[in-house]
Amino acid sequence: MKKTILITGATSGIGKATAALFAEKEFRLVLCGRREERLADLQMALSNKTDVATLNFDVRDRDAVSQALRTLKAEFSAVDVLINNAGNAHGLDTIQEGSPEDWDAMLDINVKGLLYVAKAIIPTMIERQFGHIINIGSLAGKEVYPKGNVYCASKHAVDAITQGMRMDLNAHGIRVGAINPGLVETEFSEVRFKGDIQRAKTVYQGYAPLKAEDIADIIYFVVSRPYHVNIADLLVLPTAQASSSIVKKES
Ligand code: NDP
Ligand code: 8X3
Repeated sequence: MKKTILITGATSGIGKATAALFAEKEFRLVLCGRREERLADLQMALSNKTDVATLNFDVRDRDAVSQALRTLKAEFSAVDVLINNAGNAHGLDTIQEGSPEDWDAMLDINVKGLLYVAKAIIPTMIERQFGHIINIGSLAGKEVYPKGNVYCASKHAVDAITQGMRMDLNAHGIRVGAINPGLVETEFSEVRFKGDIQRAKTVYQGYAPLKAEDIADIIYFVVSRPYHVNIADLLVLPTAQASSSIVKKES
């Protein structure tokens, strides 16, 4: 029987690649993001493979999150798998030079947005005593690097929230885990550097970064384990990366 997966941040990068993969795997999709046109394109592209619903909201807006999820038609509303993926870094600055607007964006999207979406989905999982929540953390949630300050804090928060969710939902038989990637070539650095595409490109030059599809494959592996197996925490790096600051690049 088809299961339902809800993916936040499905309009780009890891979320988009995950949507494309799960469309091939007997899942119906609920795809979320702010860019409506991209959601419409995705729906068009994937609807010949599976049932696709799209939800257009900003995860920062708590009312919009719960309102959007309430509009889901019955066949999509029992979410079996939630991929809490929406998020970005905004800026790469020392703490003394960082912009409070960037800090707000990272904490509001990466931390509070993840909580708002989870809060809206968890009740039906508890009702059904069934479900799987995967939070997309980061290597930046496992260590801190210079100028990473608030982004790293937001991903450390995702790590803590994942552990807390796993404890609190344990009694309800719900699987909870995190996947923490290192460098993945997506629109992530374009967003971090506010549209400076040249600067963004340099982040991924001189080595083989992870691709969004690599993380999508891992998400599918985690989701497709037998239900008694919960992969609680994964750190996934490009082979060229040993830590946030050690990346073997061709000169
Ligand atoms: P992208 O920039 O390619 O994708 C980010 C996605 O998040 C987009 O679909 C965007 O959709 C969505 N999003 C951003 N802000 C909001 C918002 N306020 N409300 C709703 N949706 C939002 O980056 P990635 O695919 O790389 O990032 C996905 C996740 O992976 C993030 O949580 C990121 O922190 C994490 N990650 C990324 C790594 C990397 O190196 N790329 C490494 C480790 C973790 P839209 O703009 O349409 O709303
Ligand atoms: C994204 C990877 O190294 O830019 O989480 O923090 S990094």
